[in-house]
Amino acid sequence: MGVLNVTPDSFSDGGQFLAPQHAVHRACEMMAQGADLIDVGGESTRPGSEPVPLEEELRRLTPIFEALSKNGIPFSCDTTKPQVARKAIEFGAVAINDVRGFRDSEMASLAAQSRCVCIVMHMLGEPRTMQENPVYQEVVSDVLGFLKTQAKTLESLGVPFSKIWIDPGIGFGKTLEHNIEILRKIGKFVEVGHPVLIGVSRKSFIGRIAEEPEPRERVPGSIAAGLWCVSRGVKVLRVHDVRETVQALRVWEAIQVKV
Ligand code: HH2
Repeated sequence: MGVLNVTPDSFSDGGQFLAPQHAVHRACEMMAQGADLIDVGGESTRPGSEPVPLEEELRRLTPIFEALSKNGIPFSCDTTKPQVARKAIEFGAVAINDVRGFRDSEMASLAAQSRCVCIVMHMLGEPRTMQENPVYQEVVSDVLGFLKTQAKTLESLGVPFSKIWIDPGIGFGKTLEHNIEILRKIGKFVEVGHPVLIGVSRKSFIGRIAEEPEPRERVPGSIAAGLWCVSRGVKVLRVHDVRETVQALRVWEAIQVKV
């Protein structure tokens, strides 16, 4: 899954793809590089970010949905607002990516009626304050519990099991130790049976480990974490650097098949 942030303030690619022609060019480029799906977002959820009003999110995203749809590019929409999800669905989105995990009942029933894939992510708190001392009883079981509950709700609304993808939400209300614990035990999320999606790309925990303050310089660390996850059964990597990630995956896969 290639990331396309149509925002002025995303933590690693903010401001680059605000103009529809730049956004669509980037989407085509990522597809040519081997992405299967483009995740389009109009609101940054980086730590400390402020919410974007509905009208502004729609203004940013509607021309992009239209252009992706015209060009036959499969896309998901990264939003927490049912009105934005509805617009994405009208333009043929294949998935709704909700970092609030479909806690909003309107969002859940809309997604269920749409027959889209539902990407259920875990976040503790709100983006503005989520990194201020996040506390869990036990991070892996707490996050798993939330994801299972939300997945059951979506199933009860009629979403098929395989169309519910779960995501522990790396960096969303989690310390470095929480992120590492989740990644170390990512197999427990895979055991639940839903496809697992993970977003580690360029995130600050990689910067902390590798002592690399510049998000764009975190590609090697992002690939290392991504390959670890895939080796444990994760099905979807949400990445900014599609070309580099696809090359790493191809080599990794070629070796898997031959041994
Ligand atoms: N991470 C980000 C945004 N959306 N969605 C899912 N399902 N999983 C993630 O890990 C995830 C996500 C944050 O990354 P990015 O979109 O690059 O930054 P920003 O929120 O600043 O736009």
